[in-house]
Amino acid sequence: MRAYYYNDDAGDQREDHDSGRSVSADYLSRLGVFYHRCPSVADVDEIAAERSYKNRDEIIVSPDKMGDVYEEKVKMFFNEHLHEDEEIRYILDGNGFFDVRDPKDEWVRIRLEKEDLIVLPAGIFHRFTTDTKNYIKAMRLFKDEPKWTPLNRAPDLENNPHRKSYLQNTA
Ligand code: KMT
Ligand code: NI
Repeated sequence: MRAYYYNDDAGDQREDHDSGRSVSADYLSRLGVFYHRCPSVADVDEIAAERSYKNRDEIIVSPDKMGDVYEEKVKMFFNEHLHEDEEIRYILDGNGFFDVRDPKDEWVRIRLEKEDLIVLPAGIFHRFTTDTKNYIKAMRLFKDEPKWTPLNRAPDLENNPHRKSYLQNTA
């Protein structure tokens, strides 16, 4: 894992966009974003049990697996959104970036690799992209049924109760 402020330079979303301003795991935790290194799936199981996660699946995001819809999916994942539930991702192979908004509405980019696990809290604005290698295999964990409806950023979302409690919890 490596986190840094995103630079908005022109160019593909899959490039690094590294501004050179790095961000610590401690700072991420203040945003309610938790990072864990999990060398084995047993470590993931422990976190899942602690947080009462009951279900999981695996996804491969790559042109090989997705064919023609790959580019479309990658653009979709990159739309800024929030969820009304936590989002846990565990990287099994490949790389990807989760971008999360800081309190000043700047993007913090989190680069994930194999054995990285990330918990994004409900109500945080974020987006995802693969990197220029166009390959990631990830485990998606969920408490009950998948409740991943992305709510795309819009002014009225500031009244969403999950958004409000996120802001209260991180104030
Ligand atoms: C997400 O939440 O955007 C995804 O699940 C993307 C694929 S998992 C790395
Ligand atoms: Ni999401």
